[in-house]
Amino acid sequence: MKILGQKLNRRFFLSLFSLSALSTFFSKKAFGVSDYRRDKNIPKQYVQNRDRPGFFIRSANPFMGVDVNGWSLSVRGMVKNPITFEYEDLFGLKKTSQISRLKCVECWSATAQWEGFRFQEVIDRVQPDINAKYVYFQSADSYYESYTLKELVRPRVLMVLRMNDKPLSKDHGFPLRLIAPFKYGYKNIKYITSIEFADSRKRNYWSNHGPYSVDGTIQPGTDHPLDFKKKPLSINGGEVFHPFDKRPL
Ligand SMILES: Nc1nc2c(c(=O)[nH]1)N[C@H]1C(S)=C(S)[C@@H](COP(=O)(O)O)O[C@H]1N2
Ligand SMILES: [Mo]
Repeated sequence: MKILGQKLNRRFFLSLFSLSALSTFFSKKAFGVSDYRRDKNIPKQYVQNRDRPGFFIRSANPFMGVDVNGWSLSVRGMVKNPITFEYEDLFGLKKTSQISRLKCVECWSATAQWEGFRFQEVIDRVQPDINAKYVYFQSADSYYESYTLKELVRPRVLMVLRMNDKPLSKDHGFPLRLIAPFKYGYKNIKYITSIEFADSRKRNYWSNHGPYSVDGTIQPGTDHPLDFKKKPLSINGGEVFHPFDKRPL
């Protein structure tokens, strides 16, 4: 979509709010959440939006990162066996790895090797009720996303602990994130702290704050991958592959 010749992307959309009279009333709040995105005074040690070569960083709320000593993963809601996992416990689950591309609605994408466990590992342990058709994720930086349970058992959806042969970095979601390659980046929640099974859909961060779909499936259009010499490429929608990407076996 173009307005006054400018592509309507998230940055432009949010800039409307910072420019508008509304922002003086709500003191830099976009849709009821503080908008730190353009704040140049945030200290370096915070995770913040950064256009890092190779893999950009996107963080809705500047965040110091997770201290694993105070972290646990609570799995609860409509399940027979609610469980709290410590970080080490997650390494006891069956490991899988894949190379897949993460594509942001801001029109960049990048690949990495991701390692973690399938959502089925969680399902097997907590045993959801038959009516638990939705799953709600919350994270340490006050981000949240909902999925249908069905989507989470699709091939190549991964609960990720390691990226490119190292534990996830503070920027990319340590200690645990979700990677669903057929969904836009905003569904790929980082810093997960809780997983709740429910019979109805709960909130979704970017679709509650901007013009983004709840479902977040990648639509046909144009992709601007970081690793393809900045040339835009047309995509068919769904999981994005480029000629140089490794395909699933
Ligand atoms: N907890 C949390 N998860 C998040 C975000 C966030 O701000 N907080 N940003 C999302 C967006 S918009 C994108 S594009 C990807 C970016 O992942 P990256 O920072 O590892 O590149 O993370 C997603 N997951
Ligand atoms: Mo994003």
